[in-house]
Amino acid sequence: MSAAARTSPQLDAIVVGAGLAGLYMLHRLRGLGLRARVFEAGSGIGGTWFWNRYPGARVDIESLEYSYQFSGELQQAWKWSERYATQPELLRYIDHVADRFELRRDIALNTRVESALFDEAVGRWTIATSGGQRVSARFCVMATGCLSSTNTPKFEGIDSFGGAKYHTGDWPPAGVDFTGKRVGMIGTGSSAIQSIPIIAQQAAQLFVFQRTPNYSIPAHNGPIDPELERRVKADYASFRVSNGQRPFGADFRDNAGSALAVSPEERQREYEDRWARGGLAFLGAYGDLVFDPAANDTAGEFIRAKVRATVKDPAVAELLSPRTVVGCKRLCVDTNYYATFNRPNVTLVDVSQAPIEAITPGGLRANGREYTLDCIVFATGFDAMTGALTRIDIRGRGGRLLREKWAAGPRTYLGVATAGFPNLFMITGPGSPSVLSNMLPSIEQHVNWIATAIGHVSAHGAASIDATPEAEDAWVAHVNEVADSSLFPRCNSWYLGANVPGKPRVFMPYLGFPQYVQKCNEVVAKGYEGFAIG
Ligand code: N01
Repeated sequence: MSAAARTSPQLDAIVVGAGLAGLYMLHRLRGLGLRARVFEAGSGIGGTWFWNRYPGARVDIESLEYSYQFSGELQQAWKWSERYATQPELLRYIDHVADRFELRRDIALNTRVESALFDEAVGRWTIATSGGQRVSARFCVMATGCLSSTNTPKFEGIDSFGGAKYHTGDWPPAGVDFTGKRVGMIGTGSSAIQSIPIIAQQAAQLFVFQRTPNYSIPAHNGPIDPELERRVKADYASFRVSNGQRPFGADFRDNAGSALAVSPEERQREYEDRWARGGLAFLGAYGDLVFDPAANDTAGEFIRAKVRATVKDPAVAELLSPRTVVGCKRLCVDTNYYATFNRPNVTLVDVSQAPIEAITPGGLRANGREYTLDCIVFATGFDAMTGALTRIDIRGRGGRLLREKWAAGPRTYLGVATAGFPNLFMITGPGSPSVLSNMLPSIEQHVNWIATAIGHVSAHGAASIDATPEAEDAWVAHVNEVADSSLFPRCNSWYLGANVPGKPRVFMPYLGFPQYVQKCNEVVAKGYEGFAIG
């Protein structure tokens, strides 16, 4: 049968990606009585948790919060074993959800979507897949993830390396045994910070090539506190509602007060308490930490003192001490990260003053020195938020390519739609809280909003829904205005696209989960204000 002939029966909706977003989207579309199909490039479901299998991978939001809330039965039935679930446990959870809601029969695995074209004459999207399939539907939902398009810098000589190369975001499912190996790790972001302590225990030698140090807070991970679990499960709904009203949509025990309004002793006590309890809630210590440089610096100095107290070699401690704004690059959560640099088999190599010169057949050259390596781990992150979308040929009205529309940075209305691409939705797209929030509630909020919008369009017998250019312009300006009121744009983070050479420097996520949800609800209440429905 020819590829062109292999077309599916008429679908109402196509979903791209079978991670946490795509799975719930499928469930909601089915609930609307629509015929939907999910296309997934991986050989399994799970998205982020399918690909990121590097040693030590685990969530940095507490498991009781990093879970679906759409089903009361599900959230009562599932029992997390640890405060921060590991990647294998998360994948087991996702498998459980897929089985529980019988999602698998509408998911095509090993199927990468290469293009999505809007046919104005019939008002349908047609996707083409890596296997040569063409499938069309009225609605197309991109559940492609914010951190799913890996970034491997084009180091000179990269293809000449004779050893094994790994990227943390595309880890071999069978795992990697580093026993007795000389390992080079490039990068010191969250993925590196989680994997370095574990790889260091296996490897003969671990060389960490650091361009920018990162702040990291101890996880103090452990088994779930049964009393906490009992309390949360006794009234899960209220727990979710109250967390949804917090700035990052997660329980950071947020304190609205200023870090500068209290005495140094009181501030120290607060930071010590948060350090001892562990996790991202450190950032909730004071309401002005991400807005006021002087307030932020008190947190920075506290963490730098912890690094100095942990790392025995003062020169290494100094190199590991960030001078950037705390939280400006995503704050990390670790188990034994800084202490790992006390091990005799771990060497920190500073590549901040001169870039890595080359990857060679036998290893890597930096600062004029050759490091002999058996394998290299690229913990070099992602073409975040836009990469997974712009690598697909997405064409809207008039054949306009999304990649071209976004050449100077992403433009969306609410991070859920982009003008000129009717009936195309993005889950946690740029311009929405997404990565600046607890991802799972953000995913659910978007899926619920999209499902309601699709239901509305269908119920009114309309052909399409499309963001207006005016609403989009105003939203883009607002996203920037909010970002500029904070300290977030002040460092070279992937939030800004700064990690990918040549990517336009635009702050992509929206800061403020509760305000965002309110705006989305208002848009609906005002009859989809800012959208043209026709
Ligand atoms: O990627 P990153 P990641 N030469 O972009 C360095 C989420 N996540 O995969 O900072 C040398 O943060 C780069 O250096 P610099 C989380 O949201 C969550 O670690 O650009 N170095 C940086 O050190 C996170 O933020 C968890 O100077 C180069 C590193 O590579 C996001 O995913 C776990 C380089 C990349 O760090 C991404 O994290 C893991 C070059 N040419 C990830 N290019 C949880 O805990 C890049 N680097 C849930």
